[in-house]
Amino acid sequence: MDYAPSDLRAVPCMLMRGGTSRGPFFLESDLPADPARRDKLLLAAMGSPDPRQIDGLGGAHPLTSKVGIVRRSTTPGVDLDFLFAQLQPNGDTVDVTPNCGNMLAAVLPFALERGLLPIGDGTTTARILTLNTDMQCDVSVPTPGGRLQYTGGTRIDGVPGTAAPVSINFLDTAGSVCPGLLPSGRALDRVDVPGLGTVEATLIDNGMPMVLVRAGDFGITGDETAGELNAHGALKEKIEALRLVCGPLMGLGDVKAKNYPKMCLVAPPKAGGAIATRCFIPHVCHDSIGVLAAVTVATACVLDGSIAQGIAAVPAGRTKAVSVEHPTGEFSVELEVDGQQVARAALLRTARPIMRGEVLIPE
Ligand code: NQM
Repeated sequence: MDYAPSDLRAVPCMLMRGGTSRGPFFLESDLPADPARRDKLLLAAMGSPDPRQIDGLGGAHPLTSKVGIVRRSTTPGVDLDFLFAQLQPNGDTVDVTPNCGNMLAAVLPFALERGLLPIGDGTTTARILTLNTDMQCDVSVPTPGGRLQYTGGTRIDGVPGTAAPVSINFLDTAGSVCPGLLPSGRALDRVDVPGLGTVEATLIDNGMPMVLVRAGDFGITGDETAGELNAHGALKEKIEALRLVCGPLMGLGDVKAKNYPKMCLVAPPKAGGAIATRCFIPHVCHDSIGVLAAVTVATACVLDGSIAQGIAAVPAGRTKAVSVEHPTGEFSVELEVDGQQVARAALLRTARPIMRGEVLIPE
């Protein structure tokens, strides 16, 4: 398509839904190499900072203020490198520290769309390295007859309808940002929080740095909607006070301006799953749960002595499907457990391109 010349800069991108997140995907080669210039461009593309992101592509929520940057990998055995960037509607930060398993689900479809890899006949599988946390995973998508298939019968809670499955097999997730799976060295900590007293919590990172606490200790049941919890100012203040104390205990330093650790209130399952969750990411309650957040919560469910003990109902066996309930349904994580070690985590997402074109940026 041809458009009239203008004084706006046109940068090729595709708007993709990955799992329960959405954002523009760029080829690394289409963005400035200098991180400061790149981040300025991304802020303009998304319309941040502005609570409505009215002048950009962002959807006025942290889950729709995400960006994917992809390139062909030069690491032996790896096909694609993925850099995830978390922006905020009303902040001017571009955080490339944590990972996002939802946006990760859109990386392979985007790479195939843009010709970074050949499309296989039947299923196409690629090994993806997430540069944020140096984590590898194998991702497969259906490509019958050498053609990308986006429609299908897979349903994920938090997304209307069904679509083709994207299967993700994580190879190494422990200690993604923290120094180890249990950064304090314990499965359960007693954390002294000014103004709040002592709170029992599990500080854990199996793909996402998280603080898990009992919902009951914060006066909630775990049945509440995300909207109800987002309107609960006093609860959010308590959770933030706890988060600020936990950051240094997890080796993350001062986390006041950081998007992690994510905070998760856990309760006994309500709908036949393993555990009920309400996650704050970290200041807004998630409508469902993040991918690596679900892997991390599921891992806590199988660790002796964690906050989930006595709360979670975990299936027996070495390979188990741990169903993590959340405000809009559940998220099943398949864990392969070897004693107190989680050897492998696998799960299904869906993803699709919503628009292909150019984002226009005032120079
Ligand atoms: O935990 C939200 C999301 C996420 C992150 C967040 C994610 C993950 O749902 O892997 O996907 O925690 O900010 O997209």
